[in-house]
Amino acid sequence: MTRTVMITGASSGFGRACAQRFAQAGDRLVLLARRQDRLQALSEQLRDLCDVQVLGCDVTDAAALEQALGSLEPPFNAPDILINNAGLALGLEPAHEADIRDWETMIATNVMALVRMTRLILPGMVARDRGHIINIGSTAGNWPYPGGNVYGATKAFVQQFSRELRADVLGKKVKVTNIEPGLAETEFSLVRFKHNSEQADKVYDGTRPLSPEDVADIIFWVCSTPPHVNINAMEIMPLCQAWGPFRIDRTIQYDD
Ligand code: NDP
Ligand code: 8X3
Repeated sequence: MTRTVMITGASSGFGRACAQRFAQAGDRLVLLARRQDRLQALSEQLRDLCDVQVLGCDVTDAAALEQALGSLEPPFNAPDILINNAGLALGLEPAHEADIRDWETMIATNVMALVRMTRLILPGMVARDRGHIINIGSTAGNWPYPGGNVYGATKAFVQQFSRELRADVLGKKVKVTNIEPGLAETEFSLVRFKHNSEQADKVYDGTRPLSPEDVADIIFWVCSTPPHVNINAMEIMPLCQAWGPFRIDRTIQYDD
């Protein structure tokens, strides 16, 4: 059966790879992102595989988002799967040096836009008694690291929000999953380091990170489990990544 799959942040990285993966299965797509030219090019590429609608839209703009979703005709306006993927990290400075505007943008995108999107789409899923919300969290929501501060906190919010959603929709055939990738090579680091490609490339130097396609394949599988199975969360790291020891500071001079 053809499913309608709505993907935010489909112009790059995981979102784009998900569009390609679901298109291979013939699913119908609604693709959102700010860079409409990229969505248009992707839509042309996928034209022979499936039906695609593109919505050039900033998900942090509540009015624009509602207007964009309101412009969809059936069956595009009744998604079976929502992939809440649009998101970003900005900066890697310690909390006492970070730019408050970066924090605001991350909260607006990773938290506010994700909850708004969910609030707009979930009632239809509940009414139809059918649906799956895939939230894109991160290992950063599970494990702190220096400079992760607000980014990690937004992803911890996404993890808990995903669990709270499950608690609320119990009794309905609506699934919720939090996908928690670790190191993955996309435009993520380019955005985090404000288009300093040298700094961004260093993140992946000498590693074999997750690819967007690795993550898209997993999301596709999560969306293909039998109706009685709900994957609550899935944390995925490349083999080359694992936890380090706790850091110990040996420099503090105590005056008591
Ligand atoms: P990319 O930068 O490659 O993709 C991010 C996508 O989000 C783009 O399509 C971008 O589209 C979209 N986006 C960002 N802000 C907005 C906005 N205001 N309105 C609409 N769309 C927006 O990064 P990833 O694919 O890596 O990131 C996707 C998700 O995965 C994010 O939530 C990220 O936090 C998460 N993640 C990434 C990991 C990684 O290491 N790469 C690991 C764990 C989680 P456009 O700019 O065209 O609007
Ligand atoms: C992206 C993974 O470790 O760069 O969410 O924060 S990390």
